[in-house]
Amino acid sequence: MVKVITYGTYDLLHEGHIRLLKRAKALGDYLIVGVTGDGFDLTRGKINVQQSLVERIEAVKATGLADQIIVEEYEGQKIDDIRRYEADIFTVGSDWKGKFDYLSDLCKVVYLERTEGISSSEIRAEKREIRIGLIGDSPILNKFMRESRHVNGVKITGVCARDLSQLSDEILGLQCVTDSADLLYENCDAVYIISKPESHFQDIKASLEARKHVLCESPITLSVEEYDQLSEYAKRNGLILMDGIKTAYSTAFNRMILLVKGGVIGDIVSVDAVCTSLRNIGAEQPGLWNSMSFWATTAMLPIFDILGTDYKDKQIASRISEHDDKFDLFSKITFVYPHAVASLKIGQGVKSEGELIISGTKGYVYVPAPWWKTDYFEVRYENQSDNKRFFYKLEGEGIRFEILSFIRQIENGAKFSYIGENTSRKMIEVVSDFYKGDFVRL
Ligand code: C2G
Repeated sequence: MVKVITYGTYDLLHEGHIRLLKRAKALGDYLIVGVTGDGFDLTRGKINVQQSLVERIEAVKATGLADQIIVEEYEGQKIDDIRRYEADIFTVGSDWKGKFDYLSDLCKVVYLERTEGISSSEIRAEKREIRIGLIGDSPILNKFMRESRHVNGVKITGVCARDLSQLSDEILGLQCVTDSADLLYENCDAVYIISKPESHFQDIKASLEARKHVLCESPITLSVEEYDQLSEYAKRNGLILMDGIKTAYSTAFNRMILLVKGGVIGDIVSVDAVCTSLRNIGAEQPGLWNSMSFWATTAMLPIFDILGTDYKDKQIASRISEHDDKFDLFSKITFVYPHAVASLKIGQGVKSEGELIISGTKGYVYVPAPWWKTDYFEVRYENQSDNKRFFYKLEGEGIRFEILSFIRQIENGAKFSYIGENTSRKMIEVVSDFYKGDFVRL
């Protein structure tokens, strides 16, 4: 019996895939199809796969051509598979010509002519492109612009800014560069807002009223009432209002949370997160991003993801700037849960080690500084030889995955959100307590 093996993502299965599978099958008597796992596609840079692994496997199964389906999960697996399944022929489309010659020591390698004129990317692109407008003056917009190029199906069409001095030539070259939001709205379907936190409410309200979906840098608003009003409005009008915490979209962060929730370090007793920077020192003018608005929501993310939002008690202690009574140079927030505690330390004028430590009854997770944009973490135990290190590729600080999630939500509804509505709301509640003066002065 001649065994043939072939691999692919098979996203939105089309005629090109089916023709390839038919010819692969015809090369022998038994066809094994390796479907790429979601994680493997991410590491090889395919971030825009539309269907889940299960859906893609189902589609391949439905062709009736595969005698066996396996999942491809890591670099180098093809070698292991060819040995394990004793494949006689490895085959793949001619777009890969030469790339798999190294497998010819193990079996025969056949490149089949690719079907021209059809591809998953084209099928994806046929869906209408989502046009995003930018609102704000921050240099973070430059990163956002760069990152958007890695996501199929979006186009940045304009910017609404009062101060253009920190924006890249690429942004200034967009078709719509304006200080009028109304003009921007004419040229987009959705907006990314990174204005000052106290302007968020008005900016979001105006954008939703103009029927635009909104991705807004966190915190979305500075009061729960404002948040409720906006999120109600968005829901009633079928619009997305998404919280922009990019850490939530990093692969390492997500895997770490899943492992912790899966029990690798036993019951969680403490979560301690630190985020600081000294960038804004000396610039403590009213309206600038203080520690609370710049860092608090990011630091609350692992705490709320792991322990939930039902804490029993909370205390905020802050060192306030001499120049601005709303500018906390440093804050520490402690949350007390029924069976655990959590703390976060944030600073825009105080420096500390930006690490994340999650302590459990069997061990702890250590995420080194800067944990909010890390590609690496360790699970550590009493017996050091049991320690495990985890590495993931972090492309673009998570921004491209944030954009991808935004367009998926626009296309398919809010179920693709990584930050639950309840979490966003609770984060705003904490931040607003600070603004109401509910803190201990250091
Ligand atoms: N294919 C084809 N004609 C097309 C499109 C795809 O013949 N118009 C072939 C590809 O060459 C590949 C298979 O169909 O052999 C699956 O294609 P993809 O889903 O795009 O998967 P790919 O990224 O090529 O993964 O480890 C993964 C594999 O190396 C291939």
